[in-house]
Amino acid sequence: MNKGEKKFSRVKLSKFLSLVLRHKPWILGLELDEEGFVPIEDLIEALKRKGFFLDEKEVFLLVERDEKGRFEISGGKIRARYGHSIPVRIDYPEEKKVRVLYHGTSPRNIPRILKEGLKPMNRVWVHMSPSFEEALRVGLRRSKNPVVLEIDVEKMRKLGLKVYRASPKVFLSKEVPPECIRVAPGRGFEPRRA
Ligand code: HQG
Repeated sequence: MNKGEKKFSRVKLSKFLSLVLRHKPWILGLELDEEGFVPIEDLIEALKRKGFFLDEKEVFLLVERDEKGRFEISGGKIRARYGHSIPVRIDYPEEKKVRVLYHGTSPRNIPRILKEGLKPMNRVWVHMSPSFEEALRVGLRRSKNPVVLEIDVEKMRKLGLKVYRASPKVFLSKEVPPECIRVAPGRGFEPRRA
């Protein structure tokens, strides 16, 4: 490494790229195209201007090894697969098989969620997990004692709501109405309905 050259750890780089590609591309002087992509070359140049040196191979490895499928590379460009607060058009095929999904959250959100459903809040999509365990992991980001909700995806479809698979561990929808949500049964949390 040359003098003055800064290196990211893999987790830090993933977090920083998530910030840039989901929320704030302008902090690197970048702009997302309408599908959320930026040219990898531009990203590498922009990082270099900030003193962070990264080559294309390192970017590929990061994307390849990411355990949640956070990023996608296509035609020399990179984008985040989910998590955006910037509205981008991502044409995922509709997920038509999955019947149940999960969502992990903090106990303090439960009364409102059971009343009005899941909303995207500060993001473009509501995010859901394929398993109880994965949802628990998501919920642990917010609370030591997260609650896992079970989502009736079949019922969502009957109501005309679509679900998309952004990665093997993340599913998306515009909203989840309260009648499709219940606290995952038998897992030790019985909230009062608001
Ligand atoms: C809650 C991370 C009150 C919702 C994660 C959540 C995920 C409501 C919070 C991905 C509500 C939003 C996304 C309502 C939703 N009333 N609270 N009506 N509707 N909420 O971070 O799903 O590691 O935007 O329950 O692991 O926690 O960054 O969403 O607690 O996969 O790749 O509002 O981001 O992935 O929080 O997380 P977030 P999320 P990465």
